[in-house]
Amino acid sequence: MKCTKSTMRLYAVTDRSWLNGQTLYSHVEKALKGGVTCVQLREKERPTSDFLEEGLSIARLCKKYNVPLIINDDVSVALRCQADGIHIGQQDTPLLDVRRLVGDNVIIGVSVHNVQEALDAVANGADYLGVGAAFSTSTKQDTSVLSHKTIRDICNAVSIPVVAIGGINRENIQHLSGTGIHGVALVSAIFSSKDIEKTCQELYQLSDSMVRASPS
Ligand code: 3NM
Repeated sequence: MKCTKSTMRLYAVTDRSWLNGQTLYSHVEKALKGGVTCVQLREKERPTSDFLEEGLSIARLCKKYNVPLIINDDVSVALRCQADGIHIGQQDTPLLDVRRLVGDNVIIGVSVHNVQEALDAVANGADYLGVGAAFSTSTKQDTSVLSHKTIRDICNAVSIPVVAIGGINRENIQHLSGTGIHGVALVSAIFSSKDIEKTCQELYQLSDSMVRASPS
């Protein structure tokens, strides 16, 4: 599955913190019903065997909804569950190595924090960029907030899809208008919701309006 600018519109990044006895599968299905355009399975502490099993079932689920599944940082899980893509940070396996391992048909997303990282990622074959943190967040510790000018400069420097991440919620999405991003990636604003499906419907509308209001 290819990655386009509209794939970035509402990008759900999973987190087990808010399951409250429910399964991640059911949380992801609600998000898909609510219209998310991309799902990233992000597991920082699970043993690989559990990650793989979960990846296989969520990959089938995402296929049913025709939404790309991106695996965070684990090439072997991404390949074994035939995910559509993999997302890597600056400290993870280098992009050129990941591309060599996964081939040309797997989407690679890269987290970047400045224009130079963005240009390097594009030169090395990234398919989309994640830029953050857009606002302060308690979901991820080792991140710092970027100015919206930096986000705009990154978007102006590249022609591949760009998604903003970090601290984004329904109240602040519109503040990203004018940065040039193609959508928003969210963890807590989606998965801490009591009604994930309805929340995603609302977030999709807000993100779409924000992107359409921005000069491209
Ligand atoms: N990456 P929430 S911030 C996974 O800045 C992740 O690169 C970030 O969670 C970055 O939507 C983040 O709950 C967590 O703020 C985003």
